[in-house]
Amino acid sequence: MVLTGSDVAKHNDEKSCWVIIHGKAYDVTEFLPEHPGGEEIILKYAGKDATEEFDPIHPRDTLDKYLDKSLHLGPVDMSTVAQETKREDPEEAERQKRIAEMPLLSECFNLHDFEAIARRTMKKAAWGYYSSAADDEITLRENHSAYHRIWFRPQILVDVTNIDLSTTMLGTKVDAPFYVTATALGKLGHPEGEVLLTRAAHNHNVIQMIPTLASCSFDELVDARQGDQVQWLQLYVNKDRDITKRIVQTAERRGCKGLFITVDAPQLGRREKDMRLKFTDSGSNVQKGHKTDNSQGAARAISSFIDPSLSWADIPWFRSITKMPIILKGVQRVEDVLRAVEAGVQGVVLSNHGGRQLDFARSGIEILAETMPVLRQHGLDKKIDVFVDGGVRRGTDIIKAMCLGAKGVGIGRPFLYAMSTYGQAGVERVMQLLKDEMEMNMRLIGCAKIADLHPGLLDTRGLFVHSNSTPVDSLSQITYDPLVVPGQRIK
Ligand code: FMN
Repeated sequence: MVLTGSDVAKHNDEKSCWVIIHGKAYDVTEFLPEHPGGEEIILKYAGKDATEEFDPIHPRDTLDKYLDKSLHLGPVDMSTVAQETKREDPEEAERQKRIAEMPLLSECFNLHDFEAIARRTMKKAAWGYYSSAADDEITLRENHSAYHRIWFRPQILVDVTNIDLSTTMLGTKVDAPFYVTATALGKLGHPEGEVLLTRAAHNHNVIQMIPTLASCSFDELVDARQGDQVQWLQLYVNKDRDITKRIVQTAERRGCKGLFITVDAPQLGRREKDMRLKFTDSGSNVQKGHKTDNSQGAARAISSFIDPSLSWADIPWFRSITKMPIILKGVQRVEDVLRAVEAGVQGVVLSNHGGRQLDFARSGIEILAETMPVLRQHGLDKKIDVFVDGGVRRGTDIIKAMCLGAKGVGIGRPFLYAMSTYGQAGVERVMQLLKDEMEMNMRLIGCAKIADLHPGLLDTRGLFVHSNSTPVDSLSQITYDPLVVPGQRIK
């Protein structure tokens, strides 16, 4: 039986709540209290078409997986569904004007350019989620500015006619020492979502880490793989270990070559910009008294399943359920790197989650500089692969990390900003710019290949000096959007 718009419209409150998604009706009444994003956001669409709001946050297979089949009510004749008459939104009109004025892709010369354009052209909620970081965003800034405290000691008179950027990560040969790290909710920035990153990664022969919380389904991202392209899986560990086991074993069966367990997020950090912008955009009204979590932004809404009890004691279990190499993502001190070696994992990512978790966490590059000498001293530097992420925006940043001994460097936001503004072509341009910057700067420091890079090429004496009063000299340092108080206009 085909339902009509008015059949669905009758079920428009918490007593009976139906929604339409992609032309089909679902009874979500019983699911309301369990919705990780709070019930208020669903009730806003009770009796209506919720597709537009649903899509960026939920992979296509979500309803099949989590809503009992008896609650799938069947197709709706969409010609009978009342179209929401959208209010004229001056802010949206302004945004469209800015999109029309976007520079040509070829006019973007570096990664900061994409960030500047994204800031002016992305939807507010999407910009809020991507760009935000914890508390005062001190760590967000530090991630990038730490690279500014490392200087080069170039060597001269080396034959640098041919530069080879290729290297190996967890046994995979790649064309350049960076990878696309896991970032959730790709469809907030672009309707096609993370498959664009998959395709771009293929064309540049670099690895993509698939996020647990991708907007595209895991299968879509694996199906988008071409040839012998390699992907890794980022894992948020679910309180229900059967679910975790299923995710891990599916990933292994479907060919993922590394399991990156996120260990820096027992609770998702407080990202005020995300909270503020989400609040405005969803039009939610917490004062109405419904139990809801969505006032806390996209981040909190999607993360309530993460298990805060995850501990070192769980590592043997992970080793027992998979043969994929296990890498701990979010390690922040050398003591824990040594413990990771002891626990028998194959790698660590020195990372603070792009400054989105603990504010005043140190930068990954500083932890790398602290870690590698200790690993060498203990003869462990070949025993474990050390990756680093956070704040990497220039080819020189990557070279610095490789000099210090990283196996590879993860990059998050720049790919999201490029995807949100110019789609796959934008992401590929970012990859090409990084390769071009690396090639030129490898030549200028006198190294023809990645294996030639070594700590002696760097002066890191200033790296460990922490100061917050960094001069405002790059876009990465002006991303914090403060509260707009009455009478003040947003610049
Ligand atoms: N890390 C995870 O382990 N899981 C995630 O789901 C996840 N989602 C993210 C979403 C966004 C929008 C951003 C910016 C980061 C996310 N991260 C996540 C952290 C990244 O994997 C990575 O550590 C960080 O982005 C690196 O910093 P960068 O953005 O400065 O390159």
